[in-house]
Amino acid sequence: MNGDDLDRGDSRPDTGGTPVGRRVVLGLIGLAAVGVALGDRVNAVLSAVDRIDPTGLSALIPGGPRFRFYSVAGAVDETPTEQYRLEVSGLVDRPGVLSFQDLSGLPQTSLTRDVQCVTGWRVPDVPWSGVALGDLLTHVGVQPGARAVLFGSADGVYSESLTMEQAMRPDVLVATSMLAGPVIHQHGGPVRLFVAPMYFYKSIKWLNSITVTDAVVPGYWERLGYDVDAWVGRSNGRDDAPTS
Ligand SMILES: Nc1nc2c(c(=O)[nH]1)N[C@H]1C(S)=C(S)[C@@H](COP(=O)(O)O)O[C@H]1N2
Ligand SMILES: [Mo]
Repeated sequence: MNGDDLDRGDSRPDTGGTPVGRRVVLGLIGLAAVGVALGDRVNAVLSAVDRIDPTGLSALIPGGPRFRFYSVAGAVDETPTEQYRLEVSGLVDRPGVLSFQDLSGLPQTSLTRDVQCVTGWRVPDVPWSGVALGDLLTHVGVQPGARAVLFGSADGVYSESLTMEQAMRPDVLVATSMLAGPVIHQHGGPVRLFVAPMYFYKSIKWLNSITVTDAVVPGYWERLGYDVDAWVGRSNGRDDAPTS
């Protein structure tokens, strides 16, 4: 296992020795095991797997800024845009299934923000667009008693969640475009979440379900010790100023 990211990233919280840091370290141990187990499979799919790091297998995604590829599930089947479906359910007035075209018909929001992974790498000034999650939730009608939103992925493994207050922020997108083009498969397309003010693990790839719930359900990494409220610079043992 290559320890580069561990050394400059997350394994030691900047503040040193906090309870959060300990939980993160425990998470890392589980993570490394997952990475090793999936390594061969992912190697078969990616030409450039170059390391395993605390939040999963990682390789540089070719052709653009220095994003790293993450998938805790290894290879994920590609969904053609015309076959894309987003299931919206739970505490909403109008549950249903939205196609990519349905998303394109809703009000569109664009923003440019840094992407910041909790392990330390960062890509500045990434343009995103899509439907503000709050606009989508308003479109389907949030019922009284709704307190949180749970997200599922077509990989069948990853999950994420936000409080309703976080979900209604204007800088949280159901993203249909990234880097001025479609969200490519490796980045979780055709549709992924982008939670601009939080570490990139909140931005679930291959988004295929949104469930409005009465309480937050901790996501994949959060069950392994990462913070549920993942504010950049103010979570996971960090107390530096937000970067964007
Ligand atoms: N479905 C899914 N979403 C995911 C992940 C994942 O493994 N599976 N990894 C998260 C993490 S830790 C990061 S840093 C980003 C990476 O996105 P990228 O592969 O487009 O760079 O996706 C986030 N969303
Ligand atoms: Mo990450």
